[in-house]
Amino acid sequence: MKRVAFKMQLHQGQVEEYKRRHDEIWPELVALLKSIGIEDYSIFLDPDTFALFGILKIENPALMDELPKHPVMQKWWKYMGDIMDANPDNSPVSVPLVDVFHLP
Ligand code: RM4
Repeated sequence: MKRVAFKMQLHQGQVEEYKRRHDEIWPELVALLKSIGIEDYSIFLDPDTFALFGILKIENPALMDELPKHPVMQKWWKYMGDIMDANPDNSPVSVPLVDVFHLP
């Protein structure tokens, strides 16, 4: 199982809204993420900078390359695009993070 971590950027003043939307995450999005083997997915917020840190486990990270093509993912990213930094295709601006320590 591989661990994948990445950084995204929330807009100032959108913490409650970001949390609310994720508390009500669409079942079809959960099903999609689980269908490619994503497990134990967390997103942490830095309240000083509004940076979001995602970390998840997946057996085959290459399967994540297919996510941007999926209509449910595209719909979610469009929905989220008003409260976080996004690319022209609505996907979140996402910076890969480097693994420097792990205590299993
Ligand atoms: C985030 C962002 C990510 C997605 C999670 C569920 O706000 O859109 O791409 O994997 O939600």
